[in-house]
Amino acid sequence: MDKLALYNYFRSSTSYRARIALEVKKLPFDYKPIHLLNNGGEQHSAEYHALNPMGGVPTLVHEMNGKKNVIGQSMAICEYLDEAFPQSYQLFPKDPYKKALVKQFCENINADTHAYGNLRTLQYLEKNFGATEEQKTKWIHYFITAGLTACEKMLEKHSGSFCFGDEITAADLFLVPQIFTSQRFKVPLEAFPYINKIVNHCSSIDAFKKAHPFRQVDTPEDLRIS
Ligand SMILES: N[C@@H](CCC(=O)N[C@@H](CS)C(=O)NCC(=O)O)C(=O)O
Repeated sequence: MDKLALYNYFRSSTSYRARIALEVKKLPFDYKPIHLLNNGGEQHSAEYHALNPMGGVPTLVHEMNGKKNVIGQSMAICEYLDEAFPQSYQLFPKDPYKKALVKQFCENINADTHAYGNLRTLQYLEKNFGATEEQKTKWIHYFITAGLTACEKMLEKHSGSFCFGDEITAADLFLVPQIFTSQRFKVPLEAFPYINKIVNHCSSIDAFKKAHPFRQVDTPEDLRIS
């Protein structure tokens, strides 16, 4: 019997990616909250580091036949879920070129956008260089705008009703949370019509709704939506 657990945090965009993946695939999972701020950040505990040495969320734990597979990094989680559950909805196209394009898009967000605005990056800037809120905001806006500009160019060429054609791919799972974060940091998004159209479309889909940061067990009361 397969058992899945996801260690994650409601507002984390990388967690949001993994939650959408599990919802799109219709794979039930146990929600294990890891609070990124309480107690100095639960992601820094020795217990959590034993699961994920990078100390980031999400981490997926897959138990089956007495075996326990533990996977960190949202991209690795998405690929693992496709391969471990081949009957479920597939997030990556089989065609090698199409798959590479989807991964290129995801990495534009994961490696070249998200990483610059990650909590530990901002904490480091503040602690070691005395960066003010204003300077951190400027930094975040610069990297998010650069990343989204590249993504928008790819969508001009490849999108349909979703990022790549008319089927959900991992690209949509990475884009929607990045836009949630961009809105949180008040990044202007008017220059990205393709992105806005796709995110609006995704937002009307059940799997994306269920995975939304404001509908999770660890969402604070004042942020909850129905
Ligand atoms: N590239 C990783 C990033 C994981 C990550 O760092 N997630 C953030 C939350 S969005 C985190 O846990 N930050 C905690 C910290 O920086 O201390 C992934 O895609 O899973």
